[in-house]
Amino acid sequence: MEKRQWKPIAGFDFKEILFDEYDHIARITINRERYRNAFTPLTTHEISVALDHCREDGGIRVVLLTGAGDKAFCAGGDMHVKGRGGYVGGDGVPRLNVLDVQMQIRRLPKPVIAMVNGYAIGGGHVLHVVCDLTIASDNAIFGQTGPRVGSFDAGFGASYLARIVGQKRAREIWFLCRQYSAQEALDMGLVNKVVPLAQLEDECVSWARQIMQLSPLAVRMVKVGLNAELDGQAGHPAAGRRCHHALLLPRRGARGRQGVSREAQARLGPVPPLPLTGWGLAAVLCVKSR
Ligand code: S0N
Repeated sequence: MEKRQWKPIAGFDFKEILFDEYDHIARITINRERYRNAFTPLTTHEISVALDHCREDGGIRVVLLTGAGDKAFCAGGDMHVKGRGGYVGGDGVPRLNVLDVQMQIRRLPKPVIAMVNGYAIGGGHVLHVVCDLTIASDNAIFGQTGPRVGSFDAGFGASYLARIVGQKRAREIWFLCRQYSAQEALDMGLVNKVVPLAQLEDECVSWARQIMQLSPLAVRMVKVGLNAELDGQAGHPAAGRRCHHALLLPRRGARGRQGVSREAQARLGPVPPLPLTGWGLAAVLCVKSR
């Protein structure tokens, strides 16, 4: 594996994740190796804050999501804090805020790659499912456990999973709670590529670099389009909003003035120069869906 200088992203005091950056790639690592990277409400809150930063920081182009160590990507919700009404955090409030994280990953206008380095189980399995791409190490194991432990994810964990592997397979995965090898996951289209563990990061960085050679605006528009297929009516505002902004952006540029009357052109004033980075920033702003 190539030695990379991942730099911690400053300004955060995370307890349960690591957040660092290399060459315009942000890496979010669930850092609970002792518990196979199972998530607590604090973990999911921290992932959420990190994803927000990834969205706002124009220098970040691709996000990697992974787990610490070489045994697990994520073993789902931390069973030690599972209580009445959800996963109970330090404040005593039961939450299922991993569902917000799933939505954030789907809404993030940048590709998110799940770097699956071991078990992706339960809610941890759903996390990789909602990522745009999954690259797995050959020791990775995939599966849902919900019905075995009295829980379930009837949202993206069911419907989007079925879109990926088909209804029969999705029902098998949920109704039998079996575990699947990385090769089996590849065969059913659940992951994009399987590589030896030692090459996992190299492979993910290589995919991220290929993505970064492409138009960020085009990539994010395609992502919203791909999401809209599943999101249906609920996805239309997000898609419409981004399209609308994409339409408005060039109005201040030369191409956007085609078909605009001379009077209107005079009113708009001279075309401001828009450097590529300006477009990138504008695109980041335009896809804010808050
Ligand atoms: C991952 C497994 C298969 C790994 O097995 P392995 O390698 O043999 O390790 P273990 O010895 O089992 O584990 C090592 C240590 O890690 C602890 N640990 C593992 N997983 C968890 C966990 N999920 N929570 C807390 N601790 C965990 C072990 O206890 C062990 O510690 P020690 O040494 O002290 O014993 C295997 O570990 C495994 O099967 N783990 C459990 C997987 C599981 O059932 N996960 C939870 C599934 N449920 C969810 O994820 C819920 C998702 C959710 O949040 C949700 C979302 C939407 C809607 C509803 C819900 C909802 O919860 O209701």
